[in-house]
Amino acid sequence: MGSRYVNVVGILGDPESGKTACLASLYLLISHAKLVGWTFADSRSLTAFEDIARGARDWNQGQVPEQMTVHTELSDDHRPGFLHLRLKRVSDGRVVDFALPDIPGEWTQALVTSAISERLEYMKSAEVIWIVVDGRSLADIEKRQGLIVRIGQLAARLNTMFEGQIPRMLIVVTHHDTHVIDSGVSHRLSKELQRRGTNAEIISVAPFSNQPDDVKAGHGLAELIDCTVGKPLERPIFWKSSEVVQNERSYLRYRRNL
Ligand SMILES: Nc1nc2c(ncn2[C@@H]2O[C@H](COP(=O)(O)OP(=O)(O)OP(=O)(O)O)[C@@H](O)[C@H]2O)c(=O)[nH]1
Ligand SMILES: [Mg+2]
Repeated sequence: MGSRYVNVVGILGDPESGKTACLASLYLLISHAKLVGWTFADSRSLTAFEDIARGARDWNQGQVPEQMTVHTELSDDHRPGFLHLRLKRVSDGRVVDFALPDIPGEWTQALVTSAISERLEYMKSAEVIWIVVDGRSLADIEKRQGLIVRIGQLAARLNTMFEGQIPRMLIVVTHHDTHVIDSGVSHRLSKELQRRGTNAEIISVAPFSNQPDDVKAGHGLAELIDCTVGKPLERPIFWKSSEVVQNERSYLRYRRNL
């Protein structure tokens, strides 16, 4: 990270929300040249990506496995491991290095319930934070309100941690293949975040899909990467040419005109 600018992404979310699934799916898409708008440039952690994506490859006799990824456990309970990915944007050739941590959901729970944030210190260098949310819980009437409140609490914790200067937040709602979040729900979520003095963009994704005819596996991930990087800057023209306006220099000519 010392030699190049790296876009660090903070990835938070409850256990089983789909954090690892997003990373595994991102890797599978890019390695099959299917991430719209982006091409693969390099990765220093191919083995780690292979490890998290392996589950998705172990198809049992043509049947989709029950679990595509396994619960994340880290050997070091104090620091996350980062996955590295260098991607090139097709539209303008910009190359972006991402550092993507795959952390267990318990770390997010510990932040919300007990404000344990030391091991999330790395997020201070993050440009963007993904808050991964299980779309099934958000669609479930009984679980919805509790989940929205907890996302609000998480946002409030982040506000404290960053002393009001939170990086851009993206709420990544998984399971779009089976549960589509209606605008009423996203509106409530946005209002809760506003109440906590924050705001976020909401993106629906389906890293894997149980309904591949309707929603393809990897749905929304290209958009997630687009939003993570942000729009290409409109560069102003360096030196605008302007027509000479008559009498513009009248002040300089002032004495001469006398
Ligand atoms: N069909 C479908 N399955 C998904 C989707 N997102 C996640 N899953 C599955 O949900 C399960 C849990 O996802 P993970 O990515 O392992 O969850 P996690 O957030 O990393 O959980 P921890 O590591 O325990 O914190 C896995 O079996 C995934 O395959 C989705 O959009 N659609
Ligand atoms: Mg995980």
